[in-house]
Amino acid sequence: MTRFSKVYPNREIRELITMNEQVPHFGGILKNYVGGKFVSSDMLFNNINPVDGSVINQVAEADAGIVDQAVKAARKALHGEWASMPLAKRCQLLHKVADGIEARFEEFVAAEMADTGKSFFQARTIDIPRGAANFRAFADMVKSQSTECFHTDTPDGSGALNYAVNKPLGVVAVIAPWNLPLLLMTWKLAPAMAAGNVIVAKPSEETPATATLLAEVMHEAGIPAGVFNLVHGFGHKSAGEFLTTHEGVDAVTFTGESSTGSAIMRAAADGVKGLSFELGGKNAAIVFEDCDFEEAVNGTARSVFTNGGQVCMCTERVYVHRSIFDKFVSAMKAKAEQINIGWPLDEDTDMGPVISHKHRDKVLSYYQSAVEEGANVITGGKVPVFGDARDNGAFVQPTIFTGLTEQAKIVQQEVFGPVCHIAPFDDEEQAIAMANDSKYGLCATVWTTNLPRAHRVAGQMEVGICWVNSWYLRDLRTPFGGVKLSGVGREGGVHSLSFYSEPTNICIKL
Ligand code: NAD
Ligand code: 6OD
Repeated sequence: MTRFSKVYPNREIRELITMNEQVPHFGGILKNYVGGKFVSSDMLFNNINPVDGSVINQVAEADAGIVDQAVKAARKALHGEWASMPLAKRCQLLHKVADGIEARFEEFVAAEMADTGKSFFQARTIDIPRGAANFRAFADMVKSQSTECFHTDTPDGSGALNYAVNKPLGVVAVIAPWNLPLLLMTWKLAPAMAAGNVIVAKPSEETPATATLLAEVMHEAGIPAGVFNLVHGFGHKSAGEFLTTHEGVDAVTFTGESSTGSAIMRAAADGVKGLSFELGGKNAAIVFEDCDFEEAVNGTARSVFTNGGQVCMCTERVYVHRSIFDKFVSAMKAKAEQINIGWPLDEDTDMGPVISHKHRDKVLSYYQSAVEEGANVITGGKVPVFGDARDNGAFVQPTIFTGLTEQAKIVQQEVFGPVCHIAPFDDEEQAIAMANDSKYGLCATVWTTNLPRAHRVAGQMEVGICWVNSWYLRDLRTPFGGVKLSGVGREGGVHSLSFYSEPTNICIKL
């Protein structure tokens, strides 16, 4: 039993939280999980709820010693039961982890909502189901992972057979961000474990709760001790850096800011560790005059404001054909103003706070710079006032700007908040050039009903993923990642399995 299950023992959280006490409070210490045991530490930090600024839990920060124990426990497990376990049994265990998430679904929902303030609806329909789905998907996909085989000519004519066998990389450090905490941690954990690796995972310091619950689920599912380890803490001079510089770590898979990716790359250079990075974005949507107008408005509004704009694929730059520009801006304004900001548990809440006061200050500084650079504020731009405990939270209004040049700070830099800038274009070539004029290259969205144009434009986007007439439509088998500052490598389907595997070539002289 955890503090979560004590508070919400197998009951719908709606039954347990009254509308007067909307924020789940747990009040305990979230521990590290090392070598199959929960381990506390002398250094505790507060885990804050961004809805009302209250302290939810304290978190035991892993010092260098705890990180070292975790890496050593993982290394030991790599050569133990896990290595010799038949693939079918490993996959069965991963399905048990998915079962465990589903069995404790309401606890996971409550924990994710408490850490992030995201809506009940989103946590229930996106974050937690994907946490379980990631394990199921990769447990199934790894069974059909194949390798190459070549017949090779030899000078003596007898020939040789070359084939590859996949082995795990070894100890993989999984470092996750705060925006989709369980979804993004399991997106990397599941394929890494499916491929036979052992893990030391570090969730964001802002969102430690669902990762701690996941450690309990791993334990209950019978994942052998040391195969999955969890360390809590920060990045620089804390658990994150201790992990990325540890000589016992073979590879680092990281999701987060591009500047953090650079720091990790430098830290991992000495050990020449394998790296997979999913980083920031400054994603563009192009809306052509031949789009289905209503679909384009609805889809673009969703892509700008989902999760308070805190999804790496969120649109922050919208380019609209001049002939429909004014109509589109008015429709987006109406959409933004319909968004209900509020308590995560309210059925009509569309958007919660951003993750923290520090992040809100950053978002607001971008709003201010936009105004200083001469933007028209179409809607928003401020902190909403509620007259209750939410005024201590980290809320910010959904915001739309127009009128800036492409050089403006808010048009160039990632904000990671509920905001976009909308600009007009005159022709296809100009739209493509504007969309590609970015240091980032994660994703793009194109809205058009002209099929040749859809192919033509999508093919020219300098990004890892381009959606046409949709946004964040996922198939876990497809390559996922970014170009330019948005990442290194691809994950998803065979791409994940390939990154987390080390092929050894075997050459047999016949
Ligand atoms: P962040 O880079 O601040 O932190 C991410 C993780 O890295 C956290 O666990 C943090 O503790 C750790 N960390 C920070 N400094 C470190 C260091 N020096 N060494 C080791 N670990 C360190 O990112 P965030 O603020 O949590 O997340 C938001 C950012 O993540 C945005 O830029 C967003 O675009 C990006 N993101 C990208 C994707 C993607 O798939 N491309 C997905 C989600 C988020
Ligand atoms: O859906 C996914 O698999 C994924 N990697 C999403 C990334 C979201 C970024 O915030």
